[in-house]
Amino acid sequence: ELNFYLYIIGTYLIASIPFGYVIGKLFGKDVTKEGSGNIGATNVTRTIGKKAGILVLILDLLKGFLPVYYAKYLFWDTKLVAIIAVTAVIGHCFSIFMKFKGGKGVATGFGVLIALSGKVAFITFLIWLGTFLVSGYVSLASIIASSFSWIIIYYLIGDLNITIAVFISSLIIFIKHSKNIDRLINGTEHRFIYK
Ligand code: NKO
Repeated sequence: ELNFYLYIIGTYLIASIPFGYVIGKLFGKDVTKEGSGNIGATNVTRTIGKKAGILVLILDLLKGFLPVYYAKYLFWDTKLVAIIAVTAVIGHCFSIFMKFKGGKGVATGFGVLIALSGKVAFITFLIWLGTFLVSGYVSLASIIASSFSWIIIYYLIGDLNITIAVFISSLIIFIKHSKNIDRLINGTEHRFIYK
């Protein structure tokens, strides 16, 4: 239906808004040229500060949460909700406003997960937090938590469409962290908690 296609396009465009880049520019910095070069909350915190980072985290999270939250009310079919979920992550990671580059999908994926299931999002967050506190690496926490997220949603919700959407999202997050993975293996990844 036309309405659904418009909803997909709207979701993609909203998720494409590079809040990290925009807020960085408001502080007079190009975050794509500093730190890890990523537009995510981690690199904004790293290169600008905690307040700016938290603002980016909230805005990037909402880009995932809002489209999926409303899609659940508008569309009865979980296949349609699943398509919107993946579209939000794709919009953030392959932004039309960033020459189809973009972020790594963690905050936006987390927003999607909160809208899909608060319980699953909470458990995934605990895995993220545990990995972060033990290792000191945000990237490793993001990779591990997202890798478990689709398994957790499969066991707790059981819907195949939703599981596939979260699996695809976690795959995108994994691929987007390939440089972080290289650095983790080399031992050159930046720690957030110094050990
Ligand atoms: O600059 O390459 P960098 O070191 O910045 O950044 C690596 C980092 C990129 O991601 C971010 C966003 C940080 C958000 C932190 C809170 C996330 C809490 C829970 C995450 C769960 C993810 C589940 C996604 C399921 C699809 O990694």
